[in-house]
Amino acid sequence: MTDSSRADSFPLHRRDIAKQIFDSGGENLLIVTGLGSTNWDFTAAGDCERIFPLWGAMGGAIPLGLGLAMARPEKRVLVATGDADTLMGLGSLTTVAVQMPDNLTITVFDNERYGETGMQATATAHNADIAAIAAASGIPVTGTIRDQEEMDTALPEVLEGRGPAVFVIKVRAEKLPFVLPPKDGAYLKDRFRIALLGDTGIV
Ligand SMILES: Cc1ncc(C[n+]2csc(CCOP(=O)(O)OP(=O)(O)O)c2C)c(N)n1
Repeated sequence: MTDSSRADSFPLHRRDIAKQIFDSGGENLLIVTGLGSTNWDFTAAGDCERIFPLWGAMGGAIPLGLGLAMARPEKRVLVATGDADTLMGLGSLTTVAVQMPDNLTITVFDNERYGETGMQATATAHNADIAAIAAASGIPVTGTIRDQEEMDTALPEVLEGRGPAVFVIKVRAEKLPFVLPPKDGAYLKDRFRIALLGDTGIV
């Protein structure tokens, strides 16, 4: 058994990392956030129409980001999601490596917990290594970020490097206040499509 409480003292705070990515990303960046904490992190960073938050569909953030990256090759697509969401849809990593979209970055905010449902330990608190799984799936750029210096070094690669890329960001297991995005799925879809396609996006 590994120490499943080690994430309680990881140095990186998820809200700071989301803000750093969001603030550096610019207008060209489309962001898909996974159910649970990454939704709240990016809403706190700056709720806006270029973020598409998933309110459910566990395992769905990576496939949705993949489809978006393939449909919009001129845009940069960033998926930010949790370790449990990623573990639930591991096969999607193999599909990313089949399709090889060079404009897709997946950031896994790995708190080693099922944050939303009571902070139970996930497999990454034990022996699972999502960056290694991504590499073994054939994803060409992978890495694990554990402190601010590594985050600062990786940031240009996260935002502009040739993908597809998977960066596991080890973040502290902390319960934070909710900062909820809008809940209306039709509204979220429409505002995202208008941001992408203009007014014709919803006719
Ligand atoms: C199919 C399915 N199973 C379980 C849930 C309940 N659930 C919602 S969020 C969550 C945990 C998410 O954990 P993670 O993706 O690691 O995000 P974080 O810990 O950062 O919040 C679970 C189990 C769900 N929404 N859908």
